[in-house]
Amino acid sequence: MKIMEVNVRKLKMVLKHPFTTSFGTFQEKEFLVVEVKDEKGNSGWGESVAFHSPWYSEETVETNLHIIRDFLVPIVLENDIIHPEEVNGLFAHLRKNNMAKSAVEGAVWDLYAKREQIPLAQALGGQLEKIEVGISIGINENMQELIETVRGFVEEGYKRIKVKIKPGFDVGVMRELRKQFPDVPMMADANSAYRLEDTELLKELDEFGLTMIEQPLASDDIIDHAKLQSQLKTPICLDESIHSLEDTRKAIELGSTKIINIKIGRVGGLTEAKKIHDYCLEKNVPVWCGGMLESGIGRAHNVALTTLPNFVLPGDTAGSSRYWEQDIILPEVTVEDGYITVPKGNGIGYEVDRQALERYTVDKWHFSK
Ligand code: OSB
Ligand code: MG
Repeated sequence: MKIMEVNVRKLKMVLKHPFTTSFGTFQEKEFLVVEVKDEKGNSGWGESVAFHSPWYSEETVETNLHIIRDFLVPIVLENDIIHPEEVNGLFAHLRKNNMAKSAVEGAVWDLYAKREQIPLAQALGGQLEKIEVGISIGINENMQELIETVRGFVEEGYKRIKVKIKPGFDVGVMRELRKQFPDVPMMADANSAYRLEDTELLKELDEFGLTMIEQPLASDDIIDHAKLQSQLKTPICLDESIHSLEDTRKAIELGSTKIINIKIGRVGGLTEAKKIHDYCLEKNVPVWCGGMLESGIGRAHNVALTTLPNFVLPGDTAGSSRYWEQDIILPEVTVEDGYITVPKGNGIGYEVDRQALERYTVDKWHFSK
C-alpha cells in the first residue's frame, strides 16, 4: 500500500471525573491522533497514549510529536508497505519511543484492514466475538465514596475491579473493600510506589485473595520484583517494566511476574503486542490488555487486540462513557454485563466522528508524499 498523506492532530479532552494514581492526578487528557491515507482515499487511525507529562513513562505528547514528525512520518511516506508487520522493522533503527511508533503503526494496521475489508481483530488473528472487561478505579481518600464507586461498577457488571494504591492507601483500603465485596474479583495497581523494603507490608495484601498486584516496585525493575514475588502469594503482574518481547522473556525467566499487562503503546505497537501474547501463550502466562485513558481510537485498538486467545483475564478497557462526555468514535464503545461486543466493520470497526475530532483538536499538522 502507498501512504500518500499523514495527518497528525493534538487533541484535548476533559475527563468526566479526575483520575488519581500514585504518580499524579489527571483532569484532562492531551494526546495525538494519527491518520494515514492511501492512494484510494482510505484512512487508517492511530492514537498515541503518551501523556502530557513524563510520569508514567519518559514519553510525552511533545516528544511523540517530535519523533512522529521528524522520523516516523518520512519512513511511512517513503516506503511501500505491503503488510503492517513490516512497520516495526522499518522503525527498528530508532531506539525506544514506543508510544510514538505505536501511534503510527496502529494507523497502518487500521488502514491495512480497511483495504482488505476485514475487521482489525481478524487481521490480527483474533477470534473472540465479545471480550470481558474490568475497570480501573483511581485513588479516592474518601472511603465511603470509593465504596460507592466500586458498587456502581460492580452493579454495571464489570468483571473485575482494579484499585489504585500507594503508601498509606493500601492494606486498610483493600481490607475494607474485601469486607464490602467478598466475592468480586479484585486487584491493586501501585504504579511503582513501593520498594523492596516494603515487602512485609505488601505481604499483608495476601489475605485478600487479590487476582494480582500490578507493578508494585520500580518502573525499570525486574530483579527486585523477582525477590518480592518469591515472598508473596499474590501473583505480580508487570506493567511499566515491559517494553518488548525481550523484556517479557527476561521477566518471566527471572520469576518477576506471573501475569503480563500488555499495553499496545508501551510495547511499540500491535505487532510486538501480538508477539508478547504468543510467547506468553506458549509459556502458560496469562495476559490482559491495559488501558491509558484512551479516546475511542485507542480503545478500538485495545478491543481488537483482546480478541486473541490468551487474553484470559478481563482488561482495563471500559466503555467510552467511563471517561468521556462525548467520544470521538461512532458508535461509542459500550459495555454490557461486563462485555464489549467486538465490532464487525472493517478496520477498527468504529467510525471516527470528524465533527467531534475537530472540536477537540487544538493543533494539527499535514504531511504528504
Ligand atoms: O497503570 O494501568 C495503569 C491510567 C493511566 C496510567 C497508567 C494506568 C492507568 C490505569 C487506567 O490504570 C486504565 C484505563 O482505564 O484506561
Ligand atoms: Mg498499571
